[in-house]
Amino acid sequence: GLPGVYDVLPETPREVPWFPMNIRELDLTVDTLDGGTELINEDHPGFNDPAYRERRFEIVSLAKAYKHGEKLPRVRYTEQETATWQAVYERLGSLHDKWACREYRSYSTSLPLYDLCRQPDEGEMLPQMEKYCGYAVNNIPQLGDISDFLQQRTGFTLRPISGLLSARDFLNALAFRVFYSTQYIRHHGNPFYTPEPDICHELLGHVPLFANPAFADFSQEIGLASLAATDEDVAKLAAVYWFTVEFGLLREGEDVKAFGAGVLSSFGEMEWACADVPSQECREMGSMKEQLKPILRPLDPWEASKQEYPITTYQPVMFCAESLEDAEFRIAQFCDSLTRPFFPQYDPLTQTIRVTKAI
Ligand code: NLE
Ligand code: FE2
Repeated sequence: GLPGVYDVLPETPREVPWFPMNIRELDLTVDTLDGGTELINEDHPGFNDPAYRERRFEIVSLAKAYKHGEKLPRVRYTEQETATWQAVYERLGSLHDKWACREYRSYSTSLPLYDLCRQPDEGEMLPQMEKYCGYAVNNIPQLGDISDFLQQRTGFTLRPISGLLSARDFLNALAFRVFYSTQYIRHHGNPFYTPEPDICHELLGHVPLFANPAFADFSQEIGLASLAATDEDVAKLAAVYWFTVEFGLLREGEDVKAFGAGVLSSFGEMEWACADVPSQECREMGSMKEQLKPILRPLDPWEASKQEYPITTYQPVMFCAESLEDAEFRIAQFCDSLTRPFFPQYDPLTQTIRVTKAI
């Protein structure tokens, strides 16, 4: 139980789906869709590797035991795991220079008001991650160090998770500016594309963007819209999230740049999405034999919310926004259009959700 938490909360209206109202209640949503291991099906390169499965079980157990407020578990990664990280890190580095969107590559700390005596600071993102979070070719960074860094930049924190969560639980946590991160690493047999989230995907796909204040607000807004939403609306929000935060693209002048973490963390899918002519090798790696390139559509959240998507191959259809602001604006409109019984707001002082009845 969570003594002392429930008694201070306003009563949750009965007619809406349960949702966490206090950050500590995220402890109640740790169950993953697959128990943290089942996604390793026959197609997974780790399927016939008992040592990999056992190691994964070990790392996943840390996440399962984690409770809000504890220090994030530190993992001592093996040489083989570090070699996988290195392969991904090196290969992605050069592709990010070419194809990652501006918001991913650079940072700006002009926003925090607590530091008025300091000059606003801006520059390249990666050197910051190397300086403060332990990013390096030969080191897999620890979630705890990253979480502390993000907390100071945008108020986002990380929480370890054992695998893919339900869309509702995953999105609900964003309302608290909490991002669930896996801690295990993909199988060394195929470092360049994996259908599942893993530490490379979280750290090289998602994390740099969470240091961007506008992106942090945008993520939280999707989270707030998911609280107490109907199952149907959660599915729509999950699709919108998928086609933006996970697999979205942004236009920069003439170019199409990677914005979604799933694109940013897979060198194969980045080429698929951003190259003028994706190579044969790249297409085969993502099970795209017939299709030559993804179909690009301008971002329309209503359309994206209804678009189907595969999760084990490259995306056949992708959405491209004119800019991050353009994506934010459209998605804010979309969130506002969902019918809500009340307006949830996050109070960062008490780390609780406050609800105001809609009139
Ligand atoms: N396909 C991505 C990668 O290989 O990094 C992971 C996607 C997780 C949703
Ligand atoms: Fe992701």
